[in-house]
Parts: sequence; C-alpha cells; structure tokens
Amino acid sequence: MASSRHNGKNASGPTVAASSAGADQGQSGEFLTTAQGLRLPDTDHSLKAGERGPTLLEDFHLREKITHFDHERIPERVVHARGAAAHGVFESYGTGRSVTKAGFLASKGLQTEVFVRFSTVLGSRGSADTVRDTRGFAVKFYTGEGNFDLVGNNMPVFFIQDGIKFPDIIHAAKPQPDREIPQAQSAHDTFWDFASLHTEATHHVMWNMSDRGIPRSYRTMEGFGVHTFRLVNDAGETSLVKFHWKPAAGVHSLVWEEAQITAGFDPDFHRRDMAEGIEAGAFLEYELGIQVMPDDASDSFEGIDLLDPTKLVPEELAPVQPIGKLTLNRNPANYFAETEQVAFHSGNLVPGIEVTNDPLLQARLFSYLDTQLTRLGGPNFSQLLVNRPHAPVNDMLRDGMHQTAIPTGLAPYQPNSIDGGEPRLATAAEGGYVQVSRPLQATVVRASPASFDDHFSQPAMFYRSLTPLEQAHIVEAFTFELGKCYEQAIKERELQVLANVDSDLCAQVAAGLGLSAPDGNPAVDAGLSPALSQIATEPGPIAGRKIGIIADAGADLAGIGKIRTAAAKIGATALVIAPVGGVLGTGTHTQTVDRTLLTARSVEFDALVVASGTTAASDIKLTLLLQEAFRHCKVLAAWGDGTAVLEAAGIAADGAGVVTGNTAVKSFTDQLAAAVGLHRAWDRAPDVMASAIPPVLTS
Ligand code: HDE
Repeated sequence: MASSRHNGKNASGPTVAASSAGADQGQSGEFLTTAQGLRLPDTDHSLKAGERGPTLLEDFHLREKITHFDHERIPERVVHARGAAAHGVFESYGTGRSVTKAGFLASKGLQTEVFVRFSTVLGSRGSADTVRDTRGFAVKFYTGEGNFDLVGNNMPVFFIQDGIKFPDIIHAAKPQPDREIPQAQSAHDTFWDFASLHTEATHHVMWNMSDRGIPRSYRTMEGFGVHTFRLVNDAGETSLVKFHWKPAAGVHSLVWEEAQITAGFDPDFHRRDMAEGIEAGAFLEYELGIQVMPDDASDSFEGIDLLDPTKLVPEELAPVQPIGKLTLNRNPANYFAETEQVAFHSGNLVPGIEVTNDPLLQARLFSYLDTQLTRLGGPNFSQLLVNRPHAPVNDMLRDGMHQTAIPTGLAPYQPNSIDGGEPRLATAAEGGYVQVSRPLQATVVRASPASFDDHFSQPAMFYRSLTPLEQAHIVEAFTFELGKCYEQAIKERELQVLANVDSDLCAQVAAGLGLSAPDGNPAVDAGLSPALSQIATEPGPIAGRKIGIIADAGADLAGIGKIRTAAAKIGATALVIAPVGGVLGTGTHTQTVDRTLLTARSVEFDALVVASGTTAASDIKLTLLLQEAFRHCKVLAAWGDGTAVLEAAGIAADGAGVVTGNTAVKSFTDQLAAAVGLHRAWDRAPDVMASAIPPVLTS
C-alpha cells in the first residue's frame, strides 16, 4: 500500500517508505562514523595523555559514544512491558461491508499492512514469556484512511468494569512494593487480596487460571477486542460488534509445570518461536471475525450487558463471522525502533468503526495517548517510522520534543487565508470521521448500572463449559496461586468467591489448600458455551512446531533425513538430539546434531522421536528428557528398534500418544504429524498428571 505523509504546504513529516523498516533514518555508508558523519579511525581506545596517562576531555568521540549509551533506555510500558512483534498483511474478505464503511474492510482481496505486538501484562521488559498471565494482542492496521489500532487481549473479558479501577488492579498484581517480588506473577497476596475483594474480577481471573493463561505460542492464541464497538455502514446504519481473532493453528496451551520450566530454560520461548517460525516461512495466521448484535438503544443482547467488559457473548448466541485474514510474515529489523517504540491507541479509529459507552473503553481513550508522552519522550511519537500512518498526514500539530519533520507553510491554523485555506476539512463523503450522533441525557453520577452487579454467572458458564481436563487445570492453578499466599484470610475470602461460582470447583481448591469449603450461592443454570473449550478433537496444522529426533552414531540417518523432509514440507522443524555435538555419520547420509543431551530440554519440543539404531538408552539425561515429555502428554515416537529406548525410559511403545512404525512407510510420518496436530496425547493425562483427575461432579 502506498504511503506518504507529504501532502501540500502543511505536511508535517517527510515522505516515508511503505514499511517502517525503510531506511530513511537507518544506518548507511561503509565507514564507522560519529553521529555527525565524521569517519573514525579507532573506536577501541580513548584519547589519553600518553599510553598510561589520564583521558582527555577533548575526546569528542568518547563523550558522544558514552553519552548516547547513558541514554539508551526509555521507560518500559507501565503494563505490557514484555512483548514481541511482527509485520504482516491483513486481507479483507469484503464480507464486513454490510456492517461497516471502513475502507480496509470494503472489498474482497484488499490488503493492508499491519504491525502486531504480543505481550504479557505484568512482567518487566526482561521477564519470562511463559508466565501465567493475560496476553496482549495489539494490531496496528496502516489503512488508507489512517491507522486503526485494535488493542486487544487473548481473553474476551477484563478484570474491571470501569477504567478508574485500572491503577488498583495493576498495583495489586505487579510485584509487591516492599521487595519488588514476585516478578511477572499473580501468585501473591496483594493480587488475591484485590481479586477476592473486587469480585467483578472473577470472570477474568477464571480465564487467567485456565489454560488460556499459559499459551503454547502466539500462533496458537485467540485474540479479542474485549469491548463492544459500534460499526457504521455506508447507509449510516449501526450495529454493535465484538472483534475476535481465530488462529489457523488452533488454540493450544502449555501445561503448568512445562510453563514454569520453560521460564527458566528459555525465557524468550514465545518470541523465539514467532521469530523462528516467520524466518522459516511458517507464517502466523489468524482470521478476523465479528459477532454482530443489533444497535437497538438497549446496549444489551440476550440479557447480556454489552457495555460490561466482564461479560462475553457466547458464540452460540452470536456466531463469529469471518471478515478477513491476518498473516504475520516479516520479523522486525530492530527491536527497539519497532517493537519498543510502537505506540498503540484504542482511539486510533477509522470511519465506520466507533466506540461505545463501555466505561473501560472510555478511560482507555485517554490513557494510551497520555502514556506515550512519558514513554516516548514527547508529543511527536507518531512520527516514529513504526507509528507513521501510511495515509497522508496534514495535521497542523507543530514543534515539541523530537520534532523530526520540517513542516512548510505559514498557517498551521484553521481557518486561514495565507496558505490558501489549506489543509481543507473533509466531509463524511470525503472520508472525514463524523461520529454517529448519540443522544445523551443523563444525571451526573459515580455509579454503575445494576446489570454490572452479576459477577458470578459467566465465570460459572466458563468453568462448566470446559472439559474435565481443562477444569482440572483450573483447580490446579487456583490451588497453586492461593497456596503461594501467606494470608489465611485472603485464601478463605477467595474460596468464598469460588463458592459463588461453582461448588465443585470450590470444594476441590479448598481440599488442595487443606481448608474447608464455604457455602455459596452459585448460579444453578448459568448456561453452557461449548465454544469456550479449546481441546482439539481433530488434528490441526503443525507449522511452526518442533520435533526432536533422538539419535547417536548408530542411528538410521537416512530415516532421520526422511522425517526432516516430511516435517519441513508442512512447516515444522525436526532437530537432531545426540549425546555429543557435531555431525553423525559419514558419506551419503550425514546428519548435523542440533542439540546435545546437555542443551536439550523437553519443553522445546512438541514431540520426541527415537531413531532406529540409537543405543544411548543408559544416559540418565535421556531418560529424564523422555519422561518429562511423557509427563507433559507430548507425542512420543520411535521407529525400528528405537522403541527399546522408549521402553528403557519406562514408556510403553503401545501407550496413548506413542507412535511407532517404520520411516520407510509414509504412514509413520503422517501419523506423527496427526498426533502432533492434536497438540497433546490427553488420553495419557489421567496416568501422568496429578491435576488431570476429573473433578467429581455433583448434580
Ligand atoms: Fe491497556 N494499556 N489499559 N488494556 N493495553 C497499555 O499503553 C490501560 C486494557 C492493552 O503492545 C498502556 O502504550 C488502561 C484493556 C494492550 O504496546 C497503557 C486501561 C485491554 C497493551 C494502558 C487498560 C488492554 C496495553 C501501557 C483501563 C484489552 C499493549 C503502554 C481503562 C482490551 C500495547 C501503552 C502494546 C497497554 C492503559 C485496559 C490491552 C498504560 C488505563 C481492557 C494489548 O496506556
């Protein structure tokens, strides 16, 4: 899509390349220079009075280099500090046209460049990717009508109903202020103190404690706009919608022990996974969909208050209708310039997409612009390459810190005659953003509607719509998190909250904590939404997945080659794990060793396969590797006499989720791919995971 900010006399920025990786402010030329372009003969020694003498103040290169270094850091984001991003393209299906006049959704096949940043909420910039937390899913569409930012999360509901509570929930969830621990975790007293007192958080807390809080990868996460938005079509008709991102790779999560190990073994697990996948051509794909509800002045649908962000609309009541496809296909060239400096704002809207009165959304409209003033050091952050619209900009905003444009013209004000009256104001027909008129007549109050008071029936619906395995994971998560709290009163108060959600859930968590379960008043019929469960019943695509092949000098190297080829064809990667590094074999069939038993950990792999001929079975590290994958319900496989290695590790070759056969037979690799496509061998769960014992259901 063409991009230009240059548009007549009042243009406030230089022409930009279509992508933020464009080099107009990048590094160029062959020689190392100072910031002034002076070529440098030496950057290893400071200028001194003699080889052993003091450093001279006149060393302008030393001072420039150190001064710039001293100021390399900017404040990290107050929330969502830890993130990773990618460039991509959004292709419209044209199906959204009946409900919105937004140009980028208007016709089939229309492509718009995007920049997407995924994040955790709580941790600092250097924290681990796999912690239990909500994930941010922020998308910047560089549309021809200006930037549209859909700044969402991987969960459809939020902790609070009114933006004024945001500092409270964040202060409670961030590390405790005395010792600044724990980092990037909700398993501590202040979080549960707040959650147990502020019961409108219950629904979001249930999602955080579910498998959604520990996604397998960004590729396997759903995304949600959370709030209800108002769409306006060409005829001026309005509807209320919720935005959804549906991942092509399915929705999949880690298991809790795996997430914890990964946080230590590879804190960059999610960002590495995305960057490596994109580099290998296994692009991340999501469908954008909308749930469409009538805008009938009630701001509610089927009894659900659409202005309450702690409520979702079950897909069974309003199906998610696909309107376009997002493909993330290019890694940023520079983390700081792009991922760190990108500035999202829920108020970046285009004609045809408007906000509603959701009090959480209303507060966000203020916050995002405001926070960038501190974080990006002034009001000109929209001139940073990654933030620049790919539509003409003619804004009459002038001066300020870090002004990099050289605006021309004499009259950055309206009306003017000196610059010929330009820039002109656009009518709605010319693409001007004209809000649909919303009649307002009200009394000024600090209060919420009564419909916001139901804090428990949707958490009950969520819990009861999941499979016993997913429910068991929730029980385990609550028991873990509350088990890490010190204050007895907080645990008891949260049990009271759970008693009002579901008695079985409460009873199991109480049992795990060694406390008695209080009586509550849970909803008897909260309804069910089977779409909320994420357990796959059909194999999905395995692009971006990793398969570890265990081998040694005696292994069937030709067979390994076949698996590598088969995996590559479907976008997966097969890595060879051997006792020591180097290359296995000589002659025609050689295989490079990618990991040794020292550098491999099961958490890196979605499946482990033992090559025929491998004899390293006596190594304890190998036994641990296989057993850990087994315990996390991962696919295990072997061909030929590789099964003996599995059996030596205590894994039956005919057990659930164990694929055996012969690599010469195509069905072996097909079966392997199908098993990985189911994500986990959950049938094994009752035998290997303490948490997987199905809860006892009462009538
Ligand atoms: Fe944010 N949020 N938020 N938030 N949020 C920020 O903006 C805020 C909320 C979300 O990758 C900050 O630029 C308030 C809901 C994402 O750069 C800050 C309220 C949802 C990201 C801020 C909310 C989100 C942010 C921090 C309550 C899901 C990361 C730095 C009214 C729909 C964007 C920044 C990125 C970031 C404030 C509530 C999602 C401080 C005051 C609800 C994905 O402005």
